[in-house]
Amino acid sequence: MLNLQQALRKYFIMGSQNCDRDPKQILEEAIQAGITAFQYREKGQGSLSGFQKYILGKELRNICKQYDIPFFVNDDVELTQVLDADGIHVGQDDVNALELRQRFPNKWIGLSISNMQELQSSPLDHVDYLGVGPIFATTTKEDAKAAVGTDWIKQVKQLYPNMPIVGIGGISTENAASVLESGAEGVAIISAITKAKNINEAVAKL
Ligand code: 3NM
Repeated sequence: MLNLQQALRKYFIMGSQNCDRDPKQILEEAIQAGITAFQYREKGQGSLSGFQKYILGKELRNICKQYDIPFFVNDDVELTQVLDADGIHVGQDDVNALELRQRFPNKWIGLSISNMQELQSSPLDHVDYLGVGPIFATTTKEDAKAAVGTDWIKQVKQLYPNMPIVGIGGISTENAASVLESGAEGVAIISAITKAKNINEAVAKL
């Protein structure tokens, strides 16, 4: 399997609420097109919960296993455990990273960071990578904060040169290069893939 730095390069995130056709098919197309990691994020309006969330998660997890693609779960400790995910991603208001590290000593832990205050108050020693954003304006996340721009990536990298970073929020085939040029290991994307007319072409451009 890919190492973490490689896995972050084209990090595809989605849940059923982001898909207007079968999520399994979208994931498989995205993997065949070259994504390097997947995060199951069942969150927001129209998202699944309970058993249905588990069933889709299991199916998507199996697809990732079949192709040897790292599988992350967004903000769900139990699901991370039962699906034996490779990692978990949490936001500032979710489970504390220190608690996560104690529960999952051998899984990758990602944390979202949107500003300096969050950066300085987070237990970075227990985190494997940071999701920084939203870099550009996004309509995909209902409660997204104000766009921070690519300079934010440069600032975080300057302070924590060894911490792997993935940019997130409003990243498209047109602006992905600027995220990488600012020092991020990769780009995390939802709509640039789920809404692409041609997933193969979109992932190639990213
Ligand atoms: N987290 P799209 S922005 C899930 O800023 C998520 O932490 C964000 O979707 C953050 O690629 C975001 O369609 C949505 O803009 C990303």
